[in-house]
This record gives sequence, structure tokens and C-alpha cells, in this order.
Amino acid sequence: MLVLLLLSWGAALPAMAEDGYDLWLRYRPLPAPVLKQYRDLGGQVVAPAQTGPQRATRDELVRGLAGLLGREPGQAARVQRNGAIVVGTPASVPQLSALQGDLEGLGEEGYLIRSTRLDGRAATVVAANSDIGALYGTFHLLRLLQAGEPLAGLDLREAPKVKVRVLNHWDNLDRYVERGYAGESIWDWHKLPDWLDPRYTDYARANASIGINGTVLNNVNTSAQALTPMYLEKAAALASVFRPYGIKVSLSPRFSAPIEIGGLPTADPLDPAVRRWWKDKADEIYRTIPDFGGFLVKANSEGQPGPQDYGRSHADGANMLAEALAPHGGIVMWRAFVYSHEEPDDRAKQAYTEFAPHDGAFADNVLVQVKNGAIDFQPREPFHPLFGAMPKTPLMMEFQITKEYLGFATHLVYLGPMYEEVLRADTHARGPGSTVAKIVDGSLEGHALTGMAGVANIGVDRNWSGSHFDQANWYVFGRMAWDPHASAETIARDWARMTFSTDPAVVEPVVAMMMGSHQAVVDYMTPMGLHHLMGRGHHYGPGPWVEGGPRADWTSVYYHRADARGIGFDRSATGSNAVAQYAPPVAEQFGSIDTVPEEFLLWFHHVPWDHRMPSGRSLWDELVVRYGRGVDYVRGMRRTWAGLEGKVDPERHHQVSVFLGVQEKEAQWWRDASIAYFQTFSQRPLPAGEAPPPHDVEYYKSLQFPFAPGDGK
Ligand code: BDP
Repeated sequence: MLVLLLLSWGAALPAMAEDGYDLWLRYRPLPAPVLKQYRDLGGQVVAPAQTGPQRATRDELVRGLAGLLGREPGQAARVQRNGAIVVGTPASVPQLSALQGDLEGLGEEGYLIRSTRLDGRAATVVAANSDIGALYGTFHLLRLLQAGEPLAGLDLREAPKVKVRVLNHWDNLDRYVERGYAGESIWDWHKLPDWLDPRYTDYARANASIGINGTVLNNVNTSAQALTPMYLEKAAALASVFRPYGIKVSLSPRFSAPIEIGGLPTADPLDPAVRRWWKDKADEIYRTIPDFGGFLVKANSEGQPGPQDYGRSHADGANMLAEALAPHGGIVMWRAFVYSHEEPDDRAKQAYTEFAPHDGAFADNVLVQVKNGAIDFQPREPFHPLFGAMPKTPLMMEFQITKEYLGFATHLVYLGPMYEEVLRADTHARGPGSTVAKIVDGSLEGHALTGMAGVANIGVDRNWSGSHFDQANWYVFGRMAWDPHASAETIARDWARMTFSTDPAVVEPVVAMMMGSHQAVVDYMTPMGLHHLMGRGHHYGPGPWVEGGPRADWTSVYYHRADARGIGFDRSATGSNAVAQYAPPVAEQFGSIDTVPEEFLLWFHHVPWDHRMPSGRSLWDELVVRYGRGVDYVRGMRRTWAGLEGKVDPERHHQVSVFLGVQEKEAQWWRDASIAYFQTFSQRPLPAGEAPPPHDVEYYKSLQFPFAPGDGK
């Protein structure tokens, strides 16, 4: 049965505080000139509401239209005559059955949006093969309206290019968020399963609006408790909130759980009792959460238990879990972020060394989840050499959305350009054009199971992400997981329009700020391929002097290798030869100091201080200039933002202004501390016009931040 919804428009909405809670789904009344073109729209809304996803769709549509088009009640009669919006599937809305043929090829999650005539009236149609497709299409339509796009002649088709689009929450059961800068975990485990915070629904709406279809609730550094019946009940309650939005819940299991909560003497993946235990556990999980997504596993990495504790391989471990989940349709997301305690080799090489030989050995429902670079979410890394090196295994991309190494919540850094740079990198695995995006979307090797994961930046802060601009990173992650070939700039523009204003005088400067912000943070923190130079443990602020401690590859000196001669990590054939892990054309390019892209120079080479750079400057001078350029960019952002006063609501304008001030201070601190420290090796003067750091290196070293947020526990 169809529910026909006739909207009567309420009076103008009361002015709402712009505290960021509404994310990009603000639905504030459109400005009059934009509104004019929609005067016929939405007089009639046909949107069935029989199922959970249908109700979610209809509610969103009603909310969005009422907010955006908010009209005086007296106009209702005129509005009702024109401009139907019809949303659904051929099964749920009989009028849409004529579109059956057009829906072919759009799969379970795709949709089309078309402006057409139905029953002799002008109508905007959102049609899909499934309720979830219709929900995604509805969000897309609302996005077009938010941006003030014309609907006439609209005819677009969309389907996700990646199957598993998932957030990874590094949230502990005590609500501490590892590397979280937005307050504690939004999962109020103690009050679950009874209290379902309305925030959970808003979380699901936000994710569905950008196509995210899965969430891993708990930290990869996990506790076996998460798999106990008590916590499964709580996870099931969250799953029930997310289900109407097409979002599946997954969990991070602890590999040693059979010992810790199962009472077994071992967690050996080849032990029949252990295998039995996991099968029973999977059965129990699916009894509690019938559409459970699967397991995300960090094993034999940074002290976590794993199959190697029993002399078994990653494939042995992953396949045991895969076998338990397979009958239920679940998947294993097995992380390749490993570097061994014993291994004295270059840390950048270890994941490849451990995983590449097992290509082809993983079960069909296993994805190997690979970070974008071989070290660890550094401000800039070359693409991970595993991309292209395991053709028989679906490789899932893992990006970090939370800005552990990029200034936490206060620095304005839009990650879109970074994601884009990695996804567009050419692995040459099957000749030129073998981009990382084509590996992730499965097209290069013909994998149907594909995925992208983002380490969430979400917490209980009113604005969810710790800052207004960090919302853009959640947003762009979702959009790029949907389409890894998408443009970071287009997405930034969509986001800015929905988040701040449709006024180009706001949108264009905001987009410009965002687009240069990643290069800026690279410049003021780790220019030209430097990496891993942050404060120890908490990773806050500069720490290029960090040395000693339990392992060399947790220090900065291990990575920058500065000495009287020069600076940088020699990963060429004369050094660790990590370049050999790339396909020959890439290895050749990265392996020579003459051809390596400037941005990766010190990642792959130890370079003399006086080496001549393309700019004509010496390496040392170039470094100093880059640090300063990064700081200058932040100053520029402050000026741009100040110019938007009055065009952006005061509440958000103020916080962004203050945060940009923090960013400038901290960018300056990174520049000064780094220059003061590296100068002790280079022994060279600063280039003309460059201000000397106000303190000596001992001062910067003495700064301590014992309570910086987000540290691992
Ligand atoms: C590093 C974080 C650490 C995580 C680890 C991981 O510092 O807290 O546990 O990555 O990805 O970036 O497992």
C-alpha cells in the first residue's frame, strides 16, 4: 500500500543554533532566489513507508523539504498542484515499474534520479532496485536541493564502485577513543541495550547520506569482552538502529578470545577446538545480529595476539575466522598493519614481506585491509607497496579520518586531496594506468568483494568531529569510498555548500582554503618526504629529536637519519631497498634521486644538505623555505576566514577563527622546533629573510604534554 503524503508547510523555522550538530544535513531555508526555481517542487510526495528503510527515507525527505523549502502555510494549496516527488522501487511504487529496464545495472545500492512526467504531471523520480538504493538516491536529491542545483532535465544514475564502505571506530568499551580528538565514544555501552541515544539515528543518517554501509564499533586494540553475550546484546541494539539506513555492524575480535572468554588453553588457528569455538561464536553472533557484517582483525601487530604466536601465518588466522563467518555471509577484514618485534628490517618493508607471499592463500570472504602508506598515516606517504603486489587477494584501503598525525582536531586539514593522491597513484601492476583506485574498486583484477575503511573521527563533541572542518573529512571519506575516482575538489564544494552557504562568495574561498590545506600541513610538519617526527606516544607536536626507548622504529631519528652530511632514509638499492617492493617502473622512479618526485625525496633517499633542488636552492634552504611556506598558508587561511565574517554564522565562524589561531601557533612551533633541531646537523645558516627560531632546541625538547588526548592505552 502506498502512503501518499501531502505536506503542509509550517511557518518559517525558528533560528537554530549553528553548533555543527546537524553536519551537512542542516536543511536550513534556501535563500529566496534559489527557492524560486523550486516553487513547484514537492507539492505531492509519494514515498511508501512500510519498511524501516522506507520510513527512514520518507522521514528524511519530509525533514529536508520542510527545512529547505519552508514556506508560509498560505501557499500550501498552490504548491500541492505541482511538482511531485516520487521515491521508491518498482515493487514499492507501481508507477515506477515502467523504469524497471532503466534500473538494470544499478545493483542493490544504486539509484537513478530523473525529472520526468508521471500521470501527466511534472515529477522528480528517485528510483532504485532496493529500499536502500532509494534512500541513497533521496539523500542525493536533497544534496542537489541544498546546493540549489536546477532539477529540470535531471537524469543521473549512480551506483557504488566499492562494496564494503566502512568506518572503523577505535573506541574502547570504557568509551575512551584511541586517537580520538572529539571527546569520548558516542557508544554509551553502559546504557545499552535499553537506552538508544537519538544520536545513534543521526549517526546513521549522516553515514547513509554519504553511502557508508558498515561500522566496526570497537577498537582494533580490542578486548575479548566485546564478544561476550552482554556486549553482543548491546551491539545488536545499535544494529537495530542502523539497519533501516543500510548500515551493518561489525566487531573487532581479540584473536586470543578463545582463551580469555572461552576457557581454552590455546588460540592456535589450526586447533580443532579453537575452530569450533569461533564457529559457535559466529553462530551466536548471527543469532543476535542476523545481518552482522564481520570481523576486523589486528593480529601480531604492536603486541596484539595473532596466529604467529603459534607459528601460523596471517592466512591461517584469517581463514579460520572466515570459515566461521562464511555460512552467514560475513567477511573478515584482516589488517596488514604489521611490523614484527624481532624484525630488524626497515619497518616500511615489513607488511609486504609478511603478506605478499600469501597472495592467493586467503579464503574468498577475506579482505586484506592495507593502510594507504607503508608506515602509519603520516602527513604524506607514497602509496603502500602491497597495492599491486597481491593480485589474487582483494585489498581494502584503510584511510585515517581522525587526524592523529595531522594536527588533531584544531588544524584545518582537508584530507580529500591526500586520499585522491593515493587513489590516483599508478602502481603499474598491470602496466600504466593501474591506479590504486582500480585495485580498491576491484576492476584491475576482477574482484567482486571490495572495500574501503576509514578510521573514524567521531566522538560526543556537539559537532561530532572535534571541529567544523573535520566534518569534511568524514564526508569526503564516504564519498570516495562510494567512488574512489571522485574529485576531492568537487566533494569539498558539495560539502561547503551544504555546511556553510550556497553563496559562491563563501563557497569558493572555503574550497580554496581546503584544497591547499593538506600540502600546508605537510610543509610545516614533514616536508619533502620526512615522516614520523612527532612527539612520543601522544603524537602531539614536533619531536624530531625523539630517540631511545623500547624500539628504534618508534623513534624519529630512525626515520630522518640526519647527520652532518645530510638527511633522509635511504630506501634505494644502496639502502634498505624498499623501492624494490614496487613494480619496476615505480621502483626505478622512486629509486633514483634524479627522478623521485620531490615530495618523496627524503622518504627514499639520504640527501646531502647542499644537494641542488629544482628550485635552484640547496636542500637545506629548500627545507627551511618549505616549513615557512606551510606557516604562511595558515596565515592566509586566517585572512580568508576573517573575510567571511558576517557571511558565516557567528557561532561557527568564531570557533573556526580560534582554531585557525591555534593552528598558526602550532605550525610556527613545528617550523621553529624542526629548524632549530635540524640546524644542529646541517650547521648552515638560514636563507636570507628567514627568521631564526625564537628558542634553542633544548627549549623545544623540554616541552611535555602528559595529558594530550587520544594516546594509546
Ligand atoms: C597507529 C596508532 C595506534 C594504532 C595503530 C593501528 O598510533 O594507536 O593502534 O596505528 O593502526 O597509527 O593499529
